[in-house]
Amino acid sequence: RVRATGHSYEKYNKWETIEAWTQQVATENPDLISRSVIGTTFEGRAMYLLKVGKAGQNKPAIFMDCGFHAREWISPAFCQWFVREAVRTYGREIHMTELLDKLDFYVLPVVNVDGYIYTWTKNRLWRKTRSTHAGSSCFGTDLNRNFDAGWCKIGASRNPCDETYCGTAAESEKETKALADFIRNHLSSIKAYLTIHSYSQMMLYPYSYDYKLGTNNVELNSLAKAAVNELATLHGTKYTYGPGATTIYPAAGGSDDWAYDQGIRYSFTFELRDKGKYGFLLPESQIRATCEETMLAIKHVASYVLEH
Ligand code: ING
Ligand code: ZN
Repeated sequence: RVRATGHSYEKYNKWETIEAWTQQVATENPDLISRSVIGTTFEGRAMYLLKVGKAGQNKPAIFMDCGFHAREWISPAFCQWFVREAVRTYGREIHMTELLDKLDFYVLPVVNVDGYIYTWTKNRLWRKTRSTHAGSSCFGTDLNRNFDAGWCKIGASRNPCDETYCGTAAESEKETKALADFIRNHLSSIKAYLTIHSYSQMMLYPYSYDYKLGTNNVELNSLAKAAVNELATLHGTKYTYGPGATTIYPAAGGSDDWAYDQGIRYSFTFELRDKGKYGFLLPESQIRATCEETMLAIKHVASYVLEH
């Protein structure tokens, strides 16, 4: 079987390799995967979206994105792993087969493509996009501060030179606009929003822009508890969970809070391994274990969403 040049699920892949992989995995699995482009980045690159699921009428969907923040390399690695597991286990494992028969997963493997490339070529620890700003020589906007959810009111900066720069307005960035437009246009089918970051081993739910809680916060708390318990069964990896503002830090403009306020009642941010030993520089030797344990949590959430 021919593989996208140099691609490996147990290595971090550069953008050109991931881009070729999106094409290849869709072409090789036409009954399960279709690829589309939801927009282009600041530097003009395509933002690919994979729709993963068996064809069917009026299916509910789960949206999952990876690679908001350029340096969090384990995140795109997980989206690739998820798609591979979907096609590898469909028809062979009852849990995944049922999920893909009844649900569609929209998987956006890298949101911040320009930033991701920058971490491969210039600065491994870059976080933001690579957009320019009038009157400043600094680059980049923090996409997870650029959504219309208490925009820039807390835990975000109006200074383009800062790591948490919120942009000139909510959805000022092309990447934010493309993602938000897609979700707005598919709100009737999208039942859950999952966004994959690293690091700190946490499963967060709304809100981060305020200390208030969502109407189904008790349900989100017990779902998060069950999902992280499931995750821990594989290698004993411990996750904490709770509302973003009190579990990690208050921060406005995040995509999970925005999706939740659009009416998507199951909205989570995952912070994958580790807890700081390697931080953003998680070794490739941990990709397999990290992705395998994370699959358990994601599949748990998907099954729950299917039943509710
Ligand atoms: N953490 C997230 C960040 O954007 C977060 C935490 C989650 C903030 C949800 C706001 C909303 O800062 C990482 N590691 O990026
Ligand atoms: Zn992040």
